[in-house]
Amino acid sequence: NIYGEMERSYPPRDNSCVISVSGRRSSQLFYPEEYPREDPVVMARRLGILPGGQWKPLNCHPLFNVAIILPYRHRQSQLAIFMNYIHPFLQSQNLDYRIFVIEQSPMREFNRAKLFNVGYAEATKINDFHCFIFQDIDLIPQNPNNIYACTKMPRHMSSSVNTFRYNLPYTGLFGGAIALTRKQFERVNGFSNVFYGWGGEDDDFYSRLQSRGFQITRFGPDVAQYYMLTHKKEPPSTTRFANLESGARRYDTDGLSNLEYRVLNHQLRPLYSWILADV
Ligand code: NGS
Repeated sequence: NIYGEMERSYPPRDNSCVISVSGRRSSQLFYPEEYPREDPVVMARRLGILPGGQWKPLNCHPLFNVAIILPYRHRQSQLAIFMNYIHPFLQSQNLDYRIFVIEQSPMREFNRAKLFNVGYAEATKINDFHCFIFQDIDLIPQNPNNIYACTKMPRHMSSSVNTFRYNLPYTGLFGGAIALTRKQFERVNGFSNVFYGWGGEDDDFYSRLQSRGFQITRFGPDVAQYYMLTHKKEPPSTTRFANLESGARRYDTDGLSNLEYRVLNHQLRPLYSWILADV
C-alpha cells in the first residue's frame, strides 16, 4: 500500500479528502497530444481554477499542499498539452495545489536545476508550501494513482517512461519528475546552480541526497508510468562531467544558499503562475 508512505501536509480531520483515486489503468495506447484541447480561460472557469493555476477541493479538507514547479523555454505546444491534461488529473487526487512555470530568459544555455531553485524561492514567497514537485513539461503521468504529493522519503516519480520501454535506465536516475518536502529540499541546499546546458544536474542532486543520508523511494512501475511528448534531443553539455566531479565540494555553498536571479516578468495566467527569470 503506497499510501502508507505519504507525508501529509495537513493533519487528518473530519471530512479529510480521500486520497485513493479510482483505479483507472494506464495503457500503452495513450496519446495526450490527441486529447481535445480546451481554451485555457474556458477550462479554468469550468474546473474552478483560480488565476495563477491554483485549486483546492471545496467539499473536503485536502491532505496535501503542493507546488508544482516546471522549468520552461520554447516548448509552447507541449506546455498547452501538459496544462490541458494535468489539471483534471490533479483535481482527481483532491490536492491543494498551484502550478508555477519558470521560464528562462534568452541568451544563456538552459539551466533546468537553477530554474527549479528559482521556482522554489518564488513559490515560498507566496505561500508556505509543504511539498514540491519538480518536473519537466514533456512528461505526462499516465496513472492517477501516481499521487502528486510528497512521501516520507524523496521520491523519483517518473521511473517508468515509455521512451525507456517503461524500464528504469539506471538505479541512480533522479530526473524527470521528483517530489520532495520543503524540509527535504532545504536539507540538501536545493539544486546546484552551475549546470548550464543538458545533463548531469539530476545526477548531482541525487548525490546531494545521498550525501545527506537520504534514501529515495519509487512507486511500482505500473503506478510510475509516464508518457514523454516527443521532441528533438538536446546536445549534452560538455561541462557536465567536470561539474559532477567537483560537485561534492559545493553542496553547502552552491544551491539555495547562493541563489541569485532576476525576475523580468510575471503573470497570473489562467492555468499557471508564469515567471520569467534571468538566471
Ligand atoms: C544521463 C544524464 C542525466 C539524464 C539521464 C537520462 O546520462 O542528466 O542521462 O537522460 N547524466 C549526464 O549526462 C551526466 S534521458 O535519456 O532521459 O534523456 O537525466
